[in-house]
Amino acid sequence: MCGTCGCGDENNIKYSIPGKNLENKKEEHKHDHEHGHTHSHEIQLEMDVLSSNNLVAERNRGFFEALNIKALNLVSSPGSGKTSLLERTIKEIGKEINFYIVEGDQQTTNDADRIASAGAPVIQINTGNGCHLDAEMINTAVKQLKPENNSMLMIENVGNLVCPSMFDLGESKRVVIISTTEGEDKPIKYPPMFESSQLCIINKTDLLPYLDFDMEKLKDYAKRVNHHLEFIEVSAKTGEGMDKWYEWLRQNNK
Ligand SMILES: Nc1nc2c(ncn2[C@@H]2O[C@H](COP(=O)(O)OP(=O)(O)O)[C@@H](O)[C@H]2O)c(=O)[nH]1
Ligand SMILES: [Mg+2]
Repeated sequence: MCGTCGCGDENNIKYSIPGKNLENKKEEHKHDHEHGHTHSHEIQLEMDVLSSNNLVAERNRGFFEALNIKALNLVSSPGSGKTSLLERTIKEIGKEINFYIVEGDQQTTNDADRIASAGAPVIQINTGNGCHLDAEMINTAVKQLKPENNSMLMIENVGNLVCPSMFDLGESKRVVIISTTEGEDKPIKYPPMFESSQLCIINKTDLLPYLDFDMEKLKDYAKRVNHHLEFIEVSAKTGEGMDKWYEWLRQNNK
């Protein structure tokens, strides 16, 4: 179990590539754990887990830089449309940008199957009880996925607006996705996720006519926690606004 947020079991992480048989060795237990610890130990343990994660994240970052791979960490609550956004992106500009995808979910290879059908190389990480991806999982996954030089690695994190914010994966940029059905106040309810992201995608704009959703209010709340945050409004369903996202990807793939 992870001492930082109390989730997960490092011995129960599974890696799958659609159509391939991967050996799922038990991951080595990389960080110090104490079990049955007291509250004061938990604080120390959290620092240890995060600093151990940060070391591996820096190794990932160095690897990505050496190969000129741009890595994006896509974070959001479950169902905001991360996989839909990726599917459309791969289909529409997958010939222009060489995408590799890492999918994170507790269970199933549903998302990896969707991405494979959209036409990009993909690996699924199943975290078991874990509520976030960490740098070690990305390190292991990338060794299997083998992204080419000058490619873009899109990491779809486990759907959760809380814990993934604490774990640097070695990404170049973090993209938070929020959908119009989630309400405007999420940035002030879950500030670390919006604080630590560079871009906020607001998805499901096609539903705006049916919702009491105030776009300006959402942006205002998000700016209160991170005044550098950029916004792009899209509908992954209709394609509206996707051109702005593609332009952002081109700018960030240089
Ligand atoms: N109306 C509408 N539905 C969407 C849009 N994007 C995704 N969805 C739907 O939202 C649900 C969750 O999408 P999914 O991509 O699986 O979200 P994820 O859990 O963040 O990967 C699915 O039923 C999608 O069809 C959108 O732009 N508009
Ligand atoms: Mg998904």
